[in-house]
Amino acid sequence: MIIIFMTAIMSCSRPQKTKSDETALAGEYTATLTDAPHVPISGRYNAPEKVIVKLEVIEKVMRLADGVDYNFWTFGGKSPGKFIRIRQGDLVEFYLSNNPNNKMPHNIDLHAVTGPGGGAEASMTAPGHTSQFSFRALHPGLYVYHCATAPVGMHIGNGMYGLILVEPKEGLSPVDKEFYIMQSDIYTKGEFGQPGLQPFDMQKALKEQPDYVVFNGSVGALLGDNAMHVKVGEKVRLFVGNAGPNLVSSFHIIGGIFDSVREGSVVNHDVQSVLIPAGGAVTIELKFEVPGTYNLVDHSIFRAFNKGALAQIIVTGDENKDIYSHKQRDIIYQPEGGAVQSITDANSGLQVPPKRTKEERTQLGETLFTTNCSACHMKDGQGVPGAFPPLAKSDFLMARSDKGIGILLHGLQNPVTVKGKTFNGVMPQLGLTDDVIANILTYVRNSWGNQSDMITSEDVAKLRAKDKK
Ligand code: HEC
Ligand SMILES: [Cu+2]
Repeated sequence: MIIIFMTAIMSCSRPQKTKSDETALAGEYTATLTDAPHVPISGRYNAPEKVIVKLEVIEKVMRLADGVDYNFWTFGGKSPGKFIRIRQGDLVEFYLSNNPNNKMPHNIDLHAVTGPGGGAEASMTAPGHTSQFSFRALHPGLYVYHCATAPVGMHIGNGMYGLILVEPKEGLSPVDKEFYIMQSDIYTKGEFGQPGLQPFDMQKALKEQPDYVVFNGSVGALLGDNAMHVKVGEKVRLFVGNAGPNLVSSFHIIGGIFDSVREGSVVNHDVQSVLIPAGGAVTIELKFEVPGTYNLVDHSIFRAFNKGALAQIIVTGDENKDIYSHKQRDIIYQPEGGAVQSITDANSGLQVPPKRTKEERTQLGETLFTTNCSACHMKDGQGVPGAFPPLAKSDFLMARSDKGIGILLHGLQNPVTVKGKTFNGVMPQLGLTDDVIANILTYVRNSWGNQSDMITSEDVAKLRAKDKK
């Protein structure tokens, strides 16, 4: 009875005080923002603070792929935009500046905002202006932000997206490494890899047929020299978002299993691939127990190997043969009795290989190269650093006495050194006919700075017969 009475008194006499207690701010600071794949370190924290976030929109031409440029629209000069890290309960005082050299108005919709448009209307900003608004970070989580100026899809497609992490009040558990990765789909007038400055293609965007699907804004942004590095046994946390504008991501790490995947307050364990919706994000934690290069892909796999959705984590440390042995034996397999199907039968229907000129072979070879080889070695023959060796000016290929015929007949799986870089992958046996091999090799050996005479079907046939013995 007394308690009820007291509560009644308190709530009558001090309603304002209770409210201001909730919204009291312990301090104020300007947030440190980072470019992908870097993540700001977790800030000091006792109670909600006022956090000042300043973000500048910059329109500028940057590399989309080797030889391909694109006029990106960015939050902070890179795509994806700067990573913002705050805590639940913080009051964010947001300043969006639109660089005076820009041509377009822009704004920002942060999925971490509770309020109309996620801040979009409040932040609509003309070039040469700054808009300011504030929001309270009510819900913890990892949120996408993006420009929401019409045509919205075009602003997102041109690179205007990023992630904001609202850490829960109690913070996140400590880990050894954190990375920021965002997938997006890009629509260009030219096909994948077509060189030059490529404009945005609205028709392809409407049809949801991207030429590029990439991690962190460009092909190879996280490959080879740009790969992420961790050590065996380290706890790794990945903040992975998907900007779209259209595609849903089936995010996967080849050879890695996610210890945990958090989406909202749901935490899943022992996950192989995780679906990330356009405009969504997940927090992944895992450990690598065995050293090596691990490929991160969108498991809608043509996107990974043909459109750019490929990133790498390079893991260094001691081998653990108990967990993974690597190849231990190569044993000849010959089923008894029945005719062994082998690719040497590829020629069986073809009695007389056609006579062709060098020009014919080069021309036919170009198309055949696109369908049979460019998925790995790339259309421009440059390969993929750390994964697929280059054929352009390949000292390894050009010095071979068999002119490379053996590789196309049998595949390749010993370590090779090409232009000073060592590759240790597997090139599959492709089952090509003598004529096709002759065409492809004539093309490859006379493209991208390579020069030699033509390879004939007879050259290939001779080696095939010899290797059969
Ligand atoms: C599935 C991916 C894949 C495809 C498809 C593929 N390769 Fe390869 N290729 C590789 C890998 C991986 C290596 C390195 C193998 C190793 O490390 O032993 C390689 C090595 C080579 C090499 C020797 C190294 C160099 O750079 O000179 C040549 C030549 C070559 N490939 C040509 C071709 C041609 C021509 C085609 C198409 C007929 C083709 N490859 C199709 C993956 C592929
Ligand atoms: Cu915009």
